[in-house]
Amino acid sequence: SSYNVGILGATGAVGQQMLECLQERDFPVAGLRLFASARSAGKTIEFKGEKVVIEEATPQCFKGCDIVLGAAGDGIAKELLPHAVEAGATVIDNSHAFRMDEDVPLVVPEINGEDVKWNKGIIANPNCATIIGLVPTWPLHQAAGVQRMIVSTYQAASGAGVPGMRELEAQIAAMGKGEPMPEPSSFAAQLASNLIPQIGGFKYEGFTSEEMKFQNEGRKIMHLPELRVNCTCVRVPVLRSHSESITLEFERDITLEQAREVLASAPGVKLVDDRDAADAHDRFPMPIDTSDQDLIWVGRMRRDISNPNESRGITFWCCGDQIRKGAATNAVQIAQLLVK
Ligand code: 11C
Repeated sequence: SSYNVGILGATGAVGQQMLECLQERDFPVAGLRLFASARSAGKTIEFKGEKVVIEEATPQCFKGCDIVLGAAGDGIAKELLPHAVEAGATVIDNSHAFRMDEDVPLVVPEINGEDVKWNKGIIANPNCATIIGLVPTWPLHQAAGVQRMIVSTYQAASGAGVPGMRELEAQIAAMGKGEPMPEPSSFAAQLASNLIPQIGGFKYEGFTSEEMKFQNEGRKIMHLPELRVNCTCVRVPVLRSHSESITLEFERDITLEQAREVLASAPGVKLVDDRDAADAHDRFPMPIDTSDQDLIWVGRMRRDISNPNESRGITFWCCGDQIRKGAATNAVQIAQLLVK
């Protein structure tokens, strides 16, 4: 069978990527509906060689949809998506609006795909930094029981959508030409040639909302309500892929070799960890190499030498495309689970 699929926020970076992922994965689409703001209504987008007219997103627009993919901001999601559920659709929403609601599963298919079964109309897609860090953490947790995570993220401009990417490109161009720097608007400060150690507002004990999402979403997805997480999120002048440095502390012993073996065969993961490789691109993951593909690349694996118990701590580096696995791919994978 095939399904009538709607995309809310179809013109944004994530909405556009969802369209591409539906095509690539040959998702059984009977009819496609694209919803966006009144500004974009009437324009067309091509899907499988046919032009689809964008409709204005309204509470009434979802009639006839079986599945709605949400790629809009928190406010629009909260306002409109409950109407999609009322109209009979199952919603997979990429915003933060419903993620921590008790009756909403928060799903990374490689980790807790089973949770889609108890959805009551809405399934939430986690934050990109959470997905990218948890895909490699989960198989190591299964092997040795993760108790504590120390995470530093290096997040690309794409986290702020197309406007964020354009802002960084404009700043890099201005620097190259020696022209005055355009005023920042997507980010709190100039991003080119800079790092900004704040993503989201300050939320709890000096941690930002993005940092607390890692803890709270991570606990929910992995069903580990007591998991100890200490996360620092930083915006970096990279266009598309997020990178993360992660140190895990385990309940049971695991050697570095065992951890490598686990990750070499883990779903959704590609191990790129060869210190002796002649080419840096084969030595470790870099965001330039992980953009526009669906796997989380893991490398720089080493024992945590600061952990007094040498077989209980592993440190690694990982990179993944924030628009794909961090958002659109994960949502379309959830849709695939739903129709399986
Ligand atoms: C960023 N992670 O990199 C954010 C964007 O909760 O879905 C996505 C925010 C979210 O800026």
